[in-house]
Amino acid sequence: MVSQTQKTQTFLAQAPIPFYSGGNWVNARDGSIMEVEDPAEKQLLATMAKASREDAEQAILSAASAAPAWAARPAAERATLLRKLADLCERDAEELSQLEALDVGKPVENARGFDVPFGIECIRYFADLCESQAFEQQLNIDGMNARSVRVPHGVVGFIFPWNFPLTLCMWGIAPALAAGNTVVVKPSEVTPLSTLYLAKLMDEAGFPAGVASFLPGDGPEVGEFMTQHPKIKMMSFTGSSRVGRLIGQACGAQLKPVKLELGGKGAAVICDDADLDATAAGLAGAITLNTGQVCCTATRWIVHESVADSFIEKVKAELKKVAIGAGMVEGNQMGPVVSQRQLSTILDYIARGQAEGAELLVGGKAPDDAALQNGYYIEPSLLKGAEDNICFKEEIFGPVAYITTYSDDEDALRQVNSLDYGLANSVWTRDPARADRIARLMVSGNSWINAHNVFAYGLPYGACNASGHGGGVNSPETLLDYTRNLSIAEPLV
Ligand code: TXE
Repeated sequence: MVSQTQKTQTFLAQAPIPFYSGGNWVNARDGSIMEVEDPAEKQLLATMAKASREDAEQAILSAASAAPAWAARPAAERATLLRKLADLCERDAEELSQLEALDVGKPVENARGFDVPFGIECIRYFADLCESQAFEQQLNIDGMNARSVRVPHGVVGFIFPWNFPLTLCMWGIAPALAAGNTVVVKPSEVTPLSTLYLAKLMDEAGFPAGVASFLPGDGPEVGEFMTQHPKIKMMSFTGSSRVGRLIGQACGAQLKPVKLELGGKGAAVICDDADLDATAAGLAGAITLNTGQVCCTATRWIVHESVADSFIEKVKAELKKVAIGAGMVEGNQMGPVVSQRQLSTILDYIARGQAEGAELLVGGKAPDDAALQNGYYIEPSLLKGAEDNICFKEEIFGPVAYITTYSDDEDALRQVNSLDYGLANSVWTRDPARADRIARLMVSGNSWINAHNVFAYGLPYGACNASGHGGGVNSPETLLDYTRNLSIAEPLV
C-alpha cells in the first residue's frame, strides 16, 4: 500500500475542505458540505464545502471583474504563470496522483504515468502556444488598413466529469487561460479533490484573484446556473451526451458558444489477418484502463467470423490476468468503479444484455477475492451476441466489452457506423491499405490503427454526432476555440 504523503494527509484532513472562489478559500455561504467517498473501501475520504448558486454568483462576478485585466496581460506573462503552475504540479505530482487514485479509484501508477504528467505537459504546451500564437493578423485588403484580432470571450465556464477529473480540467482551462479568458470550474461532485488541489497550486503560483474559481457543487444546481449566467460568455462541457444536450440547448437559446466533449461507444474492428495475440492484449488493456470509465475506449469488438473463436479464447485469458485491487496498492492494474451508482448501472446493463440473449463469456460479477469485498469492484466482463442488444448500443462506462462478428469489411463498417456516437474507433489488421481505408470510413473523431486510446500533443482529438464537437487536448485550434474574432479596419482615403 502506498503511504499518503504528509501533504496529501494535510489536504484531506481539512474539515471541510474549502473551495477557491475569487482568490479566496471559502466555505459555502449556506454552510453546505459534501462527503467524498473512497470507492476502494466505501469509506469517507474527505468532506468538502459544497457550493450553491449564491456561491457561483460570487465566483462569476469576480471572474467577470478580473477578465479585462487578464485579457490585457501580455501573453508572455500569462505563459509565465502557466509555466509556474506546471512546475508546482510537477513538485506535487505525487499528491495529485494519490488524490486521483483515492478519489476516482484508479491505480496510482496510472495517475503517475499518464493523468498527471500528460496534464502538466498540456499546461506547458499551451503556455508555449500562447507565446507563439499570432493573435493578430494584418490583412492585405486594397484600400484599407485591416487587422483580424483573436480576442478572449471573457469568462468561460467549465463543467467536468468524474473519470479523469484532473487531466480533463487541465486540458480545458490551460487553453482558455492561455487565450486570455478567466475561468469558473465545476468539477464533478463525485471526484472534486484533485481539482481543488490544483486550485491550491494556482493560488500558490500567483494567478490574480478572480482569474480562476473552483466550485464543487451539484450539476443540476450549480452547473445549470453557470450555463444560464449572462456573464459567462462561453461554456465548455465534458461529460455524458445526455447532459451535453441539455447544456447545448441552453447555450443555443442564449446564442452562447459551447464546446461539448461527450460520450462514446467505440468500436474495434478485428480483421481476419490481425495479430490476434497483440490485439487481445491491446483491447484487454483498453477495456480495463480506468476500469473502463473512458469515453473513447473500445467497448464494441467487431470480429471477423473466421477468427472469432480464436480471438475470444485469447482475450478471455488476457482479461483473467488483470490484477484487480485498490488504486493505492502498486501493481494493481484495475481499481474499483467510482461509485455504487456506477457499479449498479454496469451490473444492470450486463443483466439486461443477457436477458436480451447475449452470452456472458467472462466476468459479469464482483471478484471472489475476499480482500475486494469492501469496494465497488467488478471483474472485466465480456459478452457476445447480436447488434440489437442494449450492450452493443448504449454506453455502459465500465470494463464491459461486447462482441459481434462480421463477414466482410462493408458489414463491419456498417456495424461500426450504426450508432449515433462518433468519438473513437480502431481497426486491427496487418494490411496497411486495408487499415487506412477502414480508418477513413469509420465515422468518428479519431481512428486508431492496431492500438486504442492514443493521445499525443499536436494530434487533435475530434468528435462528431452524439459525441459532441471534440477538438480537445492539444492543438492550436483548441487555443483559438477559446477566442472570438475582432476585425479592425480603416479605409485609406
Ligand atoms: O457525466 P455527467 P459523468 C463522458 C462519458 C460518460 C460521462 C461520465 O462518456 O458519458 O462523461 O461522467 C454535471 N446541468 N465523458 O457521469 O452525468 C455533473 O455535476 C449542468 C466524455 O460525470 O454528464 C458533472 O460535473 N451540469 C469525455 C458533469 O455534468 C450538469 C471524457 C458530468 O456529469 C447537469 C470523459 C446539468 N443538468 C467522460 N447534470 C470525452 N468525450 O472526452 C450533471 N451535470
